[in-house]
Amino acid sequence: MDEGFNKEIEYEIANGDPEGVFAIDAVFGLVTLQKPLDFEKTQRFELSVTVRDRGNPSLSSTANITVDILDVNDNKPEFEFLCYHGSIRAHDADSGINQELEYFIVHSDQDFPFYIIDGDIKVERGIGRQNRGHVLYTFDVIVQDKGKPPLSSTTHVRIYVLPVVKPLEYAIYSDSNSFLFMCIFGMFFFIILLTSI
Ligand SMILES: [Ca+2]
Ligand SMILES: [Ca+2]
Repeated sequence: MDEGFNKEIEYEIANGDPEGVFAIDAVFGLVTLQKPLDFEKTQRFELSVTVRDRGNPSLSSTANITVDILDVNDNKPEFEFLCYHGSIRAHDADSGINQELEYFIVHSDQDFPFYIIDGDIKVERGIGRQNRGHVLYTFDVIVQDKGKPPLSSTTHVRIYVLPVVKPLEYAIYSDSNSFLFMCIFGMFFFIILLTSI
């Protein structure tokens, strides 16, 4: 048990915080936050806190504090590319369920022939026969993460149904059950689908 200057102590963060995200009260040792945390930038801080007295010579000891940062859902999914072949892809900068994505097609047509699984747009077989003369479909695709609350982005899709000759029709169906070419111009996807009519 020291007295006078020898019993006055001072705390400082000696290591692990080069950008000054944390501060420590020199007298009481209370650690506080000085800057916003971002899980996408830093997932963990390992701070070394030194406490020293004012004696001469000064005596000190060090303790380590680990600060684990938890992810919050602060990033919405973003569509990835300008051109696709039958699939729409998005990415999300978060982690865990905050970056797990689901895709939905929004439409109000009961006979709508398309569906989407993990970003892959599929078409029911026989679209040509069911939709004779129907050459253009427009609808929205929503990509949504599983955060609480979820964040989402929407893009607009246009699908053109074009006729082809029999051999090519079967080649496309057996290969992908989907589209030959799809591209985005501005906020619109354009998909050229080869199928029978
Ligand atoms: Ca997210
Ligand atoms: Ca995040």
